[in-house]
Amino acid sequence: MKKALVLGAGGFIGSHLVRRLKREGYWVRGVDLKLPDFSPTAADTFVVGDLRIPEVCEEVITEDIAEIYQLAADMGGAGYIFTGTHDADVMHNSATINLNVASIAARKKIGMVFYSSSACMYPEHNQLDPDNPNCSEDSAYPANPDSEYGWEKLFSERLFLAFHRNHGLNVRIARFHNVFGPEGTWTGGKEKAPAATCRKVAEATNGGSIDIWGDGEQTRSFLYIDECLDGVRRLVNSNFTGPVNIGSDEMVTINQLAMMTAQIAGKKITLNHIDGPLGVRGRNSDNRLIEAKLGWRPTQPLRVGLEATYQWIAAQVERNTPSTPLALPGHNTAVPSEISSRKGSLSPTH
Ligand code: NAD
Ligand code: GDC
Repeated sequence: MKKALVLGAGGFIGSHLVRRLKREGYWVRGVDLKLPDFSPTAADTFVVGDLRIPEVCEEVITEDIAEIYQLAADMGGAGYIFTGTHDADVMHNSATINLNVASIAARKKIGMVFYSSSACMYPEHNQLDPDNPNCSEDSAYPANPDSEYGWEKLFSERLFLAFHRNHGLNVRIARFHNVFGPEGTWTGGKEKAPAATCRKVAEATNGGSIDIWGDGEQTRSFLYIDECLDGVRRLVNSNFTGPVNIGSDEMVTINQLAMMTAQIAGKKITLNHIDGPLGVRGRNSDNRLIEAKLGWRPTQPLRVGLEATYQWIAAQVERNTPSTPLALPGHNTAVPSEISSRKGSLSPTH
């Protein structure tokens, strides 16, 4: 049985990926600071540990692992990464994890490391026009990301590529474009626009209004989680190193996203535009390279994924309203067959 190590297995994409790998017949070890928030992990074994600590990485990266999926990062939506408040933590925490993983994986001659970079590494100057953003892979340089989160992603892409060139580490690098779906963070400050919009619409009354940061004319594209995992698995099973975009090229304004969500909910909603962290003015996944190299493209429109996500978030909102007796946060209490905890000298954040 092929063994996979999923770092960040307690997070949104990581917990879905573990499930996917199990369905494909893998034995999976998951590692994260925490268990998944919303349902039990599907991992065969789950280590609660801090990947900034080299000893934890040494312990979980074992020679029998065929594939590492490196998703662990200090990240969030615009409200987390564009305020500037978390810049030092984001850069230090994520870079430390990647430095540990790259060197230990190379030394232990792990067969393949997948690294999840982000569209946030693309230069701001190519994303000023909301109707014509340029996010082709070859537009990355000269570099000019608009956030420290994006700079760290760019650094870590280069780090993994350097280990590939100098130490023969077999890497695959994807630049994810705003991935969403059920069991993603939907409240608390780290949620991204699709989840935030679903939550606000679910909380609003019919005929009410919701707040939208900025004028809502900024553009984005959003990729449903299952489509993202199809892209990841296709990249890993190919001989193509990347970096390559994994995203949707169905570009919408945030106003359109909000109105689509209201339509799904069957509510009449007006939009109240307020100040907030904005990020780039326009962004869309350029899928020409991934189509040419891997024959991959998203198969379903935004609306299909948004419907599933809205239903899930509306149920979360319902469960968490004070009048409901089962008003518990979504924290998972179930444990995998084997769970262990690795403590170290660093606190989770500093
Ligand atoms: P997430 O926040 O849900 O998952 C990241 C996980 O990493 C969290 O569970 C967190 O606890 C864990 N983590 C953070 N620091 C850690 C540490 N020191 N030790 C162990 N675990 C630690 O985010 P996600 O949406 O699942 O994203 C997964 C990856 O994909 C991240 O690297 C993210 O930057 C990248 N990405 C995501 C998106 C998106 O839209 N979701 C877009 C671009 C890139
Ligand atoms: O958070 P996000 O989805 O991140 O925001 C998209 C746009 O939606 C921003 O312009 C933001 O101002 C606007 N927006 C309006 N209202 C709200 O209530 C809201 N909440 C949020 N969150 N946004 C709102 C993301 C990063 C990810 C990741 C991806 C890669 O940037 O946050 O960490 O790396 O990019 O594509 P976004 O798309 O700017």
